[in-house]
Amino acid sequence: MKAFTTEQLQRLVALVKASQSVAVLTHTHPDGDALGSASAMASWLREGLGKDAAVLLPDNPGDGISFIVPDDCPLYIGPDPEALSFLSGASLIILADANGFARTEGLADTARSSKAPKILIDHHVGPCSEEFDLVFSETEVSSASELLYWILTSVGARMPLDCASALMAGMTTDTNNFANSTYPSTLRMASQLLEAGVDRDLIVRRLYQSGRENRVRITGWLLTEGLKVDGPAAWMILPREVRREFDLRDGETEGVVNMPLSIGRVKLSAFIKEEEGGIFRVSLRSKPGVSARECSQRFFHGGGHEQAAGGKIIIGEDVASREEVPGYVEQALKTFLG
Ligand SMILES: [Mn+2]
Repeated sequence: MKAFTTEQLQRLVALVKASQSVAVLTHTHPDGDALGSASAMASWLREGLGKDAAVLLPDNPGDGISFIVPDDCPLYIGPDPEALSFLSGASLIILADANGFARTEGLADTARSSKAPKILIDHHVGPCSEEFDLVFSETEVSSASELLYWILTSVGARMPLDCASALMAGMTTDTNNFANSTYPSTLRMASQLLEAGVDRDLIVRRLYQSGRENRVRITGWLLTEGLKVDGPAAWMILPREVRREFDLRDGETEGVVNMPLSIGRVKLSAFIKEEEGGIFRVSLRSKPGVSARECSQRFFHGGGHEQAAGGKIIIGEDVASREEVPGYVEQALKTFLG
C-alpha cells in the first residue's frame, strides 16, 4: 500500500473540521466491508470529534452482518424522505467502499447535486475521481475498512472501540477471514486492533456462527443439485423457487461462491441468484491468473476486483427468458476461459 500524501491527510482533517453534519454513504447490497468502513467513519466522527454523522445505506444489509453498525449509530436505509433530507442538508459527504455515487443507487442523484465537499475512501479499481473533492483510492489493500484504518492512524486519530471493531469486522469479511486479499499491512492492522482491545473472537462468532439452519441447508442444496463443474469453470444457479422453498433471507448465501475454488482444477467460480424483476445477480471468484473482474465486465455488466467481482444477467437483454440463463452462464464462462 502506498503512503498517503501529507496534503491528502491535511485536506481530510480540514474538511472534517469545517463540517458539522456528515453523511457517510456506501454501496447497494452492502456487505461487511461496506458496513464496517461506513460505520467506523461515522463512529470516529461522532465519538472522536463530536460531529453529527450518520450512515446512509441504499438498501438493507443482510441479517448476519447488520450487527457491524453499532446500535447508537444514526442509520438511514433506502432513499426515503428522511434519508434524502439528511443527505441534502449534510455539510460533508463521504463515500466508502464504492468507486462512485452510481453504486449508491437511489441516493446517487441527491449526493451528486449536493454542494457539500465530497470525499472518496475506496479500494476498487476505476475511482470516479471527478465526483469528489478528495480521493483516497488504493487497490493494494484488503478492504475499505483497512484503508480507513491506515488513514485514521496516519492522522493520529483516537479510535473509539466501536470504530476499531467495525474496521476489524469489515476487513474480516472482505478477506473471507484472511483467506484472500491479505497483505502484510492487513495483518499489521489486525494485530494493532487486537492490541487495542477489539474482541475478534466475538466478531468471528457473530459473522460465521450465528446463522439459521437454512443457511447451511441451502449450501448443501447448492453443492449437490446446484453445482456444475466443467474444466476450470464452476457455477451454481439459485432459481427463485428454491430461494422460496428455503425461505432465504438477504446474505444467507454469502460466501458460497468461494467453495468450488477448493477444487484444484477450478479457476473461476460463479454464483448466480435469481432476483425479482428479471434480474439474475452474479458473483464471481477466481484464482490468480484469471480475472473475475474482466469476466464480469465482458459478460455480466459488472466489475470489481481481480479475484472477486459482481454483476448481473438481464432477462430481455442478455437472454430472452429465464430458462436460457443456465446456457448463457455456461457459454460465457467457457468463452472467457477459452
Ligand atoms: Mn470492500
